[in-house]
Amino acid sequence: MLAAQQQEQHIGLLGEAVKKDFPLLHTLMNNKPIVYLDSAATSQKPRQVLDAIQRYYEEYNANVHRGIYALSEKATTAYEHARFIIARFINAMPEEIIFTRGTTESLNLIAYTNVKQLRQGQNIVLTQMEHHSNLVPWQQLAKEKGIGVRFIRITPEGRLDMDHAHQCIDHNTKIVSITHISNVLGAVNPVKEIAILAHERGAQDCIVVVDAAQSIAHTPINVKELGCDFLAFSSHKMFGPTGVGILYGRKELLDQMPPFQYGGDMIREVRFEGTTFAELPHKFEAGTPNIAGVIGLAKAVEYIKSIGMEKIQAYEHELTTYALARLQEIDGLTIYGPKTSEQRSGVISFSVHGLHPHDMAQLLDREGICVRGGHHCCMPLMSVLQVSGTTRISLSLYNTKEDIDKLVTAIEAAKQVFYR
Ligand code: 7TS
Repeated sequence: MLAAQQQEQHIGLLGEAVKKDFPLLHTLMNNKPIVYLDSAATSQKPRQVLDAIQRYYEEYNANVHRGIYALSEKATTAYEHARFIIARFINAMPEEIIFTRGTTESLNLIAYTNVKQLRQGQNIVLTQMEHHSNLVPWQQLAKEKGIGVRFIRITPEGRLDMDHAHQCIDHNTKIVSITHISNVLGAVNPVKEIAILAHERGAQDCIVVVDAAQSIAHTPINVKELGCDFLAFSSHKMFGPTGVGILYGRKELLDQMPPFQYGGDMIREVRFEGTTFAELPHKFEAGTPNIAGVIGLAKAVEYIKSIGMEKIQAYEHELTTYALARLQEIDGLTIYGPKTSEQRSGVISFSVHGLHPHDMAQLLDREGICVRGGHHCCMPLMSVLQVSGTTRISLSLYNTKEDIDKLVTAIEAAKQVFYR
């Protein structure tokens, strides 16, 4: 057998091979073996991550950055080592990595700390496919400053309309904030192109923010190559625990920004008369952080690296191609977003004629299949698509073609229930 063929076969088995690492995937839901197709909401966690969290609590639970004793030093070393691991994962420097509670908090941090820089007449550019957490903070900021928000349109195929991007971004654009991958359409946006456009055509020091919540676990990310100024993502969507988010920011920008929250750990010196603040990254991390969560996240990154992001991407591409083909065989099923797997992730939204997305999700639940039904925190996008909601599956490295086959069988059965 040729090496390339061997490699292909090997990749085809990735889902089966890694499934053993995820305890929850071996449980039942409604007395059926679970088929987890909601990784865009949150991913499942491998044993390696769960063990790392437990080890922290059992063996070196102590607060960070303050104790002189060995236990606290061990906790601090693990916490800061995690920062180093995350930085290397996206080609940043450790001091450019801020730990937050999630993508939502990371995006709010940027919005709040950049408010003073916005001037009358400037504008903020987003896209029609943003999650509420990359829309509402900017909308509120714009309202407060009395400035405009522009939304780059999507094409009928569910991709970003780059002609419209050229019209939206002008010399008054101060902030461009876009999602890397849509959590509804699965479209992969040309972030690099948008970043070049924004930096060339936007206002002086126009900042480019990338919401990487849906891309970080599925595609290699290099912040230098993307050319973005900020990148936000969540640990829980990349096999790590909930309650931890990451904000990458270019050092020069983070240095200029005021703190987001005030309190312990973020200060250099406090006197009754006033306070000076700590250096990066601590300036933005007030209070006791989610130590166990950050340590778990570092393990999740190591887990991804042990498999290899390129391999994950190739496997998910193959699975997405298969899922798109199988879903399109179903009569009365409409897919929202690109119909082919080029420049596309494994997030697939659809509707089945005559069936409400919530009913569909409930019928699939009875079969042990987890999918999401609704607006997916993208209400404005739903109005563009002219639907109240969609049914959505989202694939990850532990899914298999068998999961897709079970889904297709269950959708056909759901149709029978409703069309009867
Ligand atoms: N941005 C995108 C593109 C997302 O998909 C999500 C969460 C967020 C931001 C917010 O992330 P958080 O970790 O702060 O909550 N998306 C989803 C979803 O699609 N279903 O549940 C959560």
